[in-house]
Amino acid sequence: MVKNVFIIIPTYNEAENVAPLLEQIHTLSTSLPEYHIDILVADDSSPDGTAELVLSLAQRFGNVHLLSGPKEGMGAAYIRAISAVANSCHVIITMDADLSHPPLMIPQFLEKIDEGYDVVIGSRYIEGGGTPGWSLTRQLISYFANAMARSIAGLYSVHDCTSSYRAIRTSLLRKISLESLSTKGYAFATASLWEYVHKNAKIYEIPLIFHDRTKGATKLQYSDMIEYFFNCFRLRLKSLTRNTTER
Ligand SMILES: Nc1nc2c(ncn2[C@@H]2O[C@H](COP(=O)(O)OP(=O)(O)OP(=O)(O)O)[C@@H](O)[C@H]2O)c(=O)[nH]1
Ligand SMILES: [Mg+2]
Repeated sequence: MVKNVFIIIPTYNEAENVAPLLEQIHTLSTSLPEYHIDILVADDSSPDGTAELVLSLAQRFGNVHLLSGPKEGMGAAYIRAISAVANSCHVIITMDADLSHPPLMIPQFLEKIDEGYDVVIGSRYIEGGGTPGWSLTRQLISYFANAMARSIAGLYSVHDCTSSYRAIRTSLLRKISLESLSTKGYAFATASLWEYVHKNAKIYEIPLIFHDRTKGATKLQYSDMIEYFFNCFRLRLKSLTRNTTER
């Protein structure tokens, strides 16, 4: 049986990256005949013409689709896109548009899902993974974000809680009400991971060497960091109330 896979890519002002990324994924998808791979770009009405480029690529490649929405944040875009396709595929892969997530890892993600894992995470913080060339500031932001997710939100079992490069079995996603997650920005990564862990998902991490974007600018804003910080405590509270009601 051919398995249906949707690759979801959120974009905001990624006109310089989106075409090479979609071309690479399209080429790769033609070499994986056991999967039917569709690509859904969730764009927040980028003023730089990202959506127009995606539409022109959709005419060339039948498996490229565009979902446009208002500028609400990366997490909101993921929630919109996942909700739109979760009932029509077996696996969803989420990834950044700026080529920091190498498409060549996609077959490894699918292999691990086929082995029985529910969630596969591209991890920068296990042996073989890394973030070459990152500034000290960038390393510290990522280090503290992960430390908070593990120690405060309770996601101890995962080494890279903030990586968006993931494959998720949709039967797991269908048990979770993503729309009820109040996270709009980057905090979606930990909010969704919390749900997977608490649904006892089988999680596997594969090493990811994360190369910094060479084109376009980062979209991470202070408001994302503030939301992320408070969300870790909200998840802690959620864990405590969950444990109390289960007792
Ligand atoms: N739809 C949508 N996508 C977004 C938004 N903010 C970021 N993204 C996308 O989310 C992905 C991750 O954003 P990045 O800016 O690369 O974040 P980052 O990887 O932490 O930062 P850099 O390493 O500096 O690139 C990219 O594909 C962005 O285009 C948003 O508000 N809406
Ligand atoms: Mg990036």
